[in-house]
Amino acid sequence: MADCSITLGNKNYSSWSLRGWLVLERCGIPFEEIVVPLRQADTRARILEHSPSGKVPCLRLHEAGQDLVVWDSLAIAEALAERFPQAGLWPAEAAARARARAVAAEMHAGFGALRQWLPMDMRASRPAEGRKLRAAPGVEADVARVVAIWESCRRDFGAPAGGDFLFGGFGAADAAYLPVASRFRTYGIGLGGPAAAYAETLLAWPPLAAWRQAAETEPWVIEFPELDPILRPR
Ligand SMILES: N[C@@H](CCC(=O)N[C@@H](CS)C(=O)NCC(=O)O)C(=O)O
Repeated sequence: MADCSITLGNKNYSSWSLRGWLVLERCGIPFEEIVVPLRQADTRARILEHSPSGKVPCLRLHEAGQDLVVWDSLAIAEALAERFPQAGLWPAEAAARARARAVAAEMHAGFGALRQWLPMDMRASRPAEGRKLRAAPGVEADVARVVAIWESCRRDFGAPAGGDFLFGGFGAADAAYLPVASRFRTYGIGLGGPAAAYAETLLAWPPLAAWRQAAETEPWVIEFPELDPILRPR
């Protein structure tokens, strides 16, 4: 058994899994992946074999002779930041770190409309559906808030630090927002200026290529009947 493993959902669909995987990838350590396809009859039982919350992602680290199990993407980022400070998951400077934690927590706890109406579907391109889904309650406000966060972090911290990400180099706040950039691309949510440039930068982060390749080739397809009230109103 590897010293580190992460249990994940389908790579095409599981945005929380992607966040956990991104911060782990950033640490540069070898790890094993356990992928459990979501929305199958045995999904819950299979996730519970690894994750006590019944949710993915879940990290397992073997250290000091013990297994440390951490579920929840934000808790995973914190646990890794403590153990691998050289990964720079949080900015070194206190004000930047406070803002990075605030915007990561805001993503973690909020953006319900964006999550409900623009589900991650990394390999798909659905601009026509995106035009309709953008009119769903709360989506426009969520998109505007994401853009405001990206632009203010880039202006106040990222650009002054000399890097292309929210606070300079790729960190946990960027991991929180990368699945959002993927959603914007899938649903053709057009952005301008610094927000558009940042979304491009996120999706071009080199380690993402391996995740995207797996998302494109995995066999599972999830339908989203919950979008029907907007896409196919009766
Ligand atoms: N707040 C949690 C959310 C985790 C979550 O909701 N994960 C979903 C997949 S994206 C899940 O495990 N669903 C279980 C299921 O569909 O049975 C985190 O940040 O890790």
